[in-house]
Amino acid sequence: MRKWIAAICVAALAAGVAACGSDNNSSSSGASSGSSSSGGGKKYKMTLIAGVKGDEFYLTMNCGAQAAAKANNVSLDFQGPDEFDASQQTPIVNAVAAKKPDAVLIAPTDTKAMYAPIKQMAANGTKIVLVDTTLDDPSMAVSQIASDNEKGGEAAAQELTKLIGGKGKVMVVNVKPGISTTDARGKGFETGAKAAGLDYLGQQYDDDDPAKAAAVVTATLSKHPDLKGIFAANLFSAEGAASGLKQAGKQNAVKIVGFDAGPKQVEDLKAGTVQALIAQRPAEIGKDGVEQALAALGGKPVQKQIGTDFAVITKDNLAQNQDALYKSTC
Ligand code: T6T
Repeated sequence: MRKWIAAICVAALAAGVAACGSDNNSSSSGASSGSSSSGGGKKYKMTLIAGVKGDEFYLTMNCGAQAAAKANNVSLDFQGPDEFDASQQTPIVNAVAAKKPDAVLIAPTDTKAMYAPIKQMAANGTKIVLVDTTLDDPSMAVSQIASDNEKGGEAAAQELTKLIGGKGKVMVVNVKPGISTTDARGKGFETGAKAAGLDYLGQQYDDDDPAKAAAVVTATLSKHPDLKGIFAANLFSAEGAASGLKQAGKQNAVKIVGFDAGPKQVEDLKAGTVQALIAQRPAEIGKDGVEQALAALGGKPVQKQIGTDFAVITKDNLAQNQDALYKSTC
């Protein structure tokens, strides 16, 4: 089934069709959408802990989670660190755990460093749902919900290959090692770029800081003035890569495919600094997260893993993909 969807996905990309995605990898029949309820009059308390608080990907995830919480009489609060950093996320997890919420939806900022605090929270009786990112050992989680990030990276490579006419130097601007999502995107892009015969220069890191991403791009351009394409692996990397190209006056010579579709990325797409965006479905991840947590709390079947779609958005199909764009407020 997964292979079929992958084949359709590749064919759709080749045909320039926008929607593309991953399948559900469920381990059980699953809770039916929207049918969960806290039941018995008990109002469950949940917290969504983002990878980083001010990031429109997580703000949009929160919108979907809040809507599902409201529909199911759940109280849900939203928290997250100022930066994508395990040392900042850990105290937040510990403070949330001390309040013993019924369930926590969390995007771990590091596959290893966040294991102990999350495991401890599960041991205290809180149901854990991993949303977006995951851990090397996610066994304490009742469910994991994410895009197929590796496939998204491959889709980015295919799109960039088309944009640069099938050959030339390409690089990846990524966040930092140890984040499951962006690591997988980088891996998928490398596979796709090498399969397409592109000259792959490897990846460089920006610590989720647009200014560093811009600096990485300008430095690479002085070393490789014939650079043809950039894959920017998340929202802030794409924002910074676009401004780096502008600073270098290279926006017509170098193409960018960025992961995510926040307001700034869409502005850059419209302006022609970025040529394609791989948009995830954060609101759906948030909604599924609440529903899976409720299923677990109600002793109902839970889907161990849910894969959500992504869409490849260009200037040409932007109008038809308005529902895939991220929001800063609900
Ligand atoms: O790309 C998303 C998210 O999926 C990733 O794990 C971290 O970066 C974002 O939040 C976008 O900035």
